[in-house]
Amino acid sequence: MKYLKSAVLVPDYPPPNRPEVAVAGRSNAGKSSFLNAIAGSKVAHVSQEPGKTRLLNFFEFGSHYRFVDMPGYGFAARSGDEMQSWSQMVETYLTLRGNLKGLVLLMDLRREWTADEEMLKKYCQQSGKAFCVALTKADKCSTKEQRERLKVIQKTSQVAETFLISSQTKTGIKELEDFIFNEWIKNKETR
Ligand SMILES: Nc1nc2c(ncn2[C@@H]2O[C@H](COP(=O)(O)OP(=O)(O)OP(=O)(O)O)[C@@H](O)[C@H]2O)c(=O)[nH]1
Ligand SMILES: [Mg+2]
Repeated sequence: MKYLKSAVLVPDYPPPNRPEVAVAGRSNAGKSSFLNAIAGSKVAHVSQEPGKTRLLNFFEFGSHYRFVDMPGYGFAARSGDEMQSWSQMVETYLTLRGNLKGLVLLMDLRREWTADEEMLKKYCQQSGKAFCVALTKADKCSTKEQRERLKVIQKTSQVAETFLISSQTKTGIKELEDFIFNEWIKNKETR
């Protein structure tokens, strides 16, 4: 995995010559840690202070596709103007990017599905993008609790494609990576 560039506006995106997979979620959900776990090295910045990443960060993942680390949301200290620019940037990217294949929505398994997650799911449905949910920080709960959380989130989100992962122990990382490649990338043309 190699960092490519960061962008806010459409003209600054890299050329759409590779399929892309977006990684989104609330601030502190574990997006950057997930990318580092997949990469096997520190390519994405893991924040000390939540909500600092405000750009779309593009990473080249092998020669097949890219990951896009999206800025986290739900950080209380943000102003109305900042929220506005965040949702505009995210909506623009999710609805206009033709080479975007799908979005992995990360959430801490101890949190609940909220209107923010629902909004991202809707953007993907409306623009025909694939969508899955990955419950992060599985290592924080017992196996029994993990299974319970998975069921609760599947039910409230109405998303069947739901994974349990831990970037710390690497649990579920390979399975999610295989799912993304096999279901969203392999044998799919870049539109
Ligand atoms: N125990 C545990 N901690 C994790 C895991 N993944 C991430 N964390 C911790 O959660 C915090 C947030 O992780 P990040 O990867 O920076 O989260 P992010 O979603 O990129 O956050 P923003 O960039 O602010 O939106 C860090 O302190 C991580 O070390 C995990 O699988 N297990
Ligand atoms: Mg981050």
